[in-house]
Amino acid sequence: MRIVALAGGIGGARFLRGLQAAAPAAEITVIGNTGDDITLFGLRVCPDLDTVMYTLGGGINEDQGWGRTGESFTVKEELLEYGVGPGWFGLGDRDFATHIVRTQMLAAGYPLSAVTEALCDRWKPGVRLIPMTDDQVETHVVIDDPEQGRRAIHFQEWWVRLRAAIPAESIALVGAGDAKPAPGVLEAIEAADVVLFPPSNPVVSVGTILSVPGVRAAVAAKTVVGVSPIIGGAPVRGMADACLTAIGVETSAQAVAELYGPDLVNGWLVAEADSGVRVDGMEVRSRPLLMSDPEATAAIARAALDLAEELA
Ligand code: FO1
Repeated sequence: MRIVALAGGIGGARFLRGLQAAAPAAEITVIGNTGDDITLFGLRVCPDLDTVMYTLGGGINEDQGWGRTGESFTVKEELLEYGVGPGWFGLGDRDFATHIVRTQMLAAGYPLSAVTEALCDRWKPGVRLIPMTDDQVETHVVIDDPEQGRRAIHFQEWWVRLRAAIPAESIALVGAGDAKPAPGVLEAIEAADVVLFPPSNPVVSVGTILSVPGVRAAVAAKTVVGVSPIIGGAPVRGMADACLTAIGVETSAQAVAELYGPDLVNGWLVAEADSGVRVDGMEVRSRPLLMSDPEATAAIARAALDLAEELA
């Protein structure tokens, strides 16, 4: 069975681990969000790609859901001694190696998809991880800063430094309009038996991947099952609520289903608290959705696959 998943960061990576357990014989291709990518200290950092790679490769800091396990921060401390920031983004020593290798390969002319393949040669995540595009796309957020007035900042600054404490007036996917799907993205979608939307952030993760020209149409042609990232009116983790509010969408399983729409998503898994969700043209099923442990996560992934097979 060929499965394609559009994945963001922490929630997406956790779900993928459950998907591997639920369908050990499946061929899984992950199309990773690169809108969170940022250049720091001259190095290209790809948070969502790295979270998937480390989580499925066994190197993730499990509690954080990002960065490496067994991390130290000597380089970061030394940079701060030189007064070189930003200090608000926690880059660890082991993580720096990933960004140095990636930046070196990018500088040598390798596209991000080739770099990601090379990094995965080490981590062996057990899925094919392809960035949504080899072109540069960055999510920026417009805020009305009490001190500095209205300005656009990188998503990571809003997410990590500000913790989304200042509301986002709008979210801009800089470069998305000119981006091309990375090699293999459209082919993987077209060849898929099912496309899954993990419980990733529907705005800045799944939404960003869908914003790459050609991807939404390719996905819409397939059987698509999504897992709601919102349970009982709140995101389980992260700040999907702040992102949904920024685009004028209510934080609910119903609103996210409508945001994706029945033309795109055929099946929608919601938590029992949201069993009242109804969208014409979409098959909605409710079940426990908390990825509380690997077994629970595998059961959710299994339910998504079962629904997809029913709808195919
Ligand atoms: N998230 C934080 O909340 N604080 C951090 O200091 C932080 C550092 C970091 C370093 C590397 C990396 O790959 C991810 C990191 N993240 C951090 C998470 C990141 O901001 C988010 O995982 C994604 O961008 C959103 O899914």
